[in-house]
Amino acid sequence: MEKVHTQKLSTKLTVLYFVLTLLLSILSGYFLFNYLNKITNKTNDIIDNNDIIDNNEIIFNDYLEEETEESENERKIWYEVLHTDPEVRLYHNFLFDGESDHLINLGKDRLNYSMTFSGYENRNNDNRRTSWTGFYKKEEDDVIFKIENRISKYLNVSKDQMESLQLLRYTEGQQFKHHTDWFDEKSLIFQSMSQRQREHTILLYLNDIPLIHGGGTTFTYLNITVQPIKNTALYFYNLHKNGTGHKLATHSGNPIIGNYTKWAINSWIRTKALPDD
Ligand SMILES: O=C(O)CCC(=O)C(=O)O
Repeated sequence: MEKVHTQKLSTKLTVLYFVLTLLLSILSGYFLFNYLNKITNKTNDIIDNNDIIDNNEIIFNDYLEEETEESENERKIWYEVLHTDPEVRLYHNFLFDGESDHLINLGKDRLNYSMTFSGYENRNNDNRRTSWTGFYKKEEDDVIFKIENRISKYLNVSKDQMESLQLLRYTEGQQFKHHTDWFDEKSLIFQSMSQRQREHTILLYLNDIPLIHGGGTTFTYLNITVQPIKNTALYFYNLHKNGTGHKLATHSGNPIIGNYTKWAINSWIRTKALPDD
């Protein structure tokens, strides 16, 4: 009798042990998920937090399916609308694997410490932008030619409005703190560019960055962070309808956490055609 009782007790204890272990795993999973979310959304100190507008509106699955010029490979480019004013979209399958790998290989030996425009000059010692960058020539090879055409087609812009594609590399701790891609209209840099404002930005992600390694692109005021997925392209519009810079297009490239490398490409499209390179 006592033996049966002891057996029952030990079964109960085993069940209790499993239930407690399960609960503990769920709880630690929850806390780990929240922690990871927090570190990837980490904001920086340039912008006064009082300014931040809470806007959670994200419109998913409002997408367009369209065949690409490589349609024989049955690849479809489609996009999600993440925000409407300013327009923020995430294009899926914008690049082929081979294209992303090619762009990294072609550009990786021409990188320099990144520049920023401080209003009056180029600076390469600005700790707001600690990544490395390099440029391709326009139509440098077949791959670049095709990608420039694709950007022009999908954004409905002329190729002569496009700046040369810029390769970005971030390693551990490197980032680009909150900034806008449009220029202050009073700045010399804007005047020196014959007032050709940066109207559209498209950021091509060349590799996947697991959430645990940070590196997302955050829209400071929109509560949107996009985690890089190889071959996707993040698009956003930088201006208001009247042509002035849109503050809500402020964004950052978040720091890389741990031993990981982020590769991406910037394509900026101006309001008017640029002089030849
Ligand atoms: O790397 C990113 O996610 C953002 C890059 C960026 O904002 C820039 O280079 O202007």
